Amino acid sequence: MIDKLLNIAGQFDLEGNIAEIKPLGEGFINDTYVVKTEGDAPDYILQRKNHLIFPDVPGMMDNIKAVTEHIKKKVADPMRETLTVIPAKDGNLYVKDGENFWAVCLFIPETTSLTRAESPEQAYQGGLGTGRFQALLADFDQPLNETIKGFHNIRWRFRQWDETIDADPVGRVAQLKEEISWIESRRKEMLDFWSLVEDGTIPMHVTHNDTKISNVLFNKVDGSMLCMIDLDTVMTSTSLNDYGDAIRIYANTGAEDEKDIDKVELDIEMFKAYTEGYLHERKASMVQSELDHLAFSARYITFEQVLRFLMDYIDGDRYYKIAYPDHNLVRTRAQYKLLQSMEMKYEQMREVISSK
Ligand code: ADP
Ligand code: GN1
Ligand code: MG
Repeated sequence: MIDKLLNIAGQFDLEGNIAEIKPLGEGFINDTYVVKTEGDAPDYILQRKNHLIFPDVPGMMDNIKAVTEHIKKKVADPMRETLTVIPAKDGNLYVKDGENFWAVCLFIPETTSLTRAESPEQAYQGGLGTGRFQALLADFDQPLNETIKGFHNIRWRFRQWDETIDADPVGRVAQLKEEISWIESRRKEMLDFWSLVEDGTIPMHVTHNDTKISNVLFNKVDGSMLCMIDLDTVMTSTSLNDYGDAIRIYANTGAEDEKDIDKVELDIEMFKAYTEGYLHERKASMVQSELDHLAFSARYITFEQVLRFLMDYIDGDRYYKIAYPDHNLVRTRAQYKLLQSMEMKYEQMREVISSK
């Protein structure tokens, strides 16, 4: 494997000599490695992009290049405040190796990344991260490729859902009556929300679309937010989706795949802190329909995640990496518990938002 990785890394336009290549990160989709070089040369991140999930990796890399170039023009430290894509020696933004695509960016040193927020201050910093990312891209006006079709579009997700239930490829549907009813009983309210996006009531923007805390880099020195990473899903969507996706991670008292669902609840203090950071960057530029639906967006994306984990379980675990056989079912149940907690605390969530 190491020879293979050395060969791939060697096809990129790197400075210095490679000292070692090590696996990194806990992503559910890509394989990530850090490429350490000798002496003063920079280190790099090498990633095998999952082409089964991202059918157009060249289009995705064009998106990442375009948005990072845009951000670089606006920030004080362009080499740290966003990713820097390193092209291959042939000028492409990727190397194709058989069916696989690989890409490289600069490793940003003196940073930490977290898998959960341990304090309201970290949640506040995360909120600044999503908010600033959106604000920096508010005037980005080039078209972006749709890297994953209908990513946060629940109408599209329901179409995939219906097909998966009908196909029942590994015979799991019969044993999941209760879990399936969690999805079906909310179909209408979720589609009603998405209609507001379809009819333009809620506007579209350039968004990150995968705002979990592990996709933020924090400064090692003082813990302040530095930048958003993992830009594979940058696309046009609603600002609300980025906010909602983050809340389901930052404000969850348990893990995304918590086995003991009694540990899973919406933590209103973390919710408050994240919301404050996010609105600090975005409130002035948001329209009323966005503010009115901000709290609901947390329910929307958490619901979408319940649907996606359960759909993958029914589909035989083909999308998300799993660590054990029922992992996607455990994730489904834990995210569903979080959704129920959000439904219970919905008025409180709305009050927090309107008080900010
Ligand atoms: P995945 O798509 O698998 O989630 P990410 O792009 O999020 O992959 O990278 C996985 C982890 O690698 C991140 O959570 C972060 O800890 C680290 N990482 C990624 N890119 C960089 C970078 N440019 N500089 C420093 N660390 C990084
Ligand atoms: C995936 O790649 P990663 O681990 O950052 C997924 C997100 C899910 C998340 C669930 C491209 O994110 O949409 O919310 O897992 N990314 C993709 O933890 O599907
Ligand atoms: Mg990631």
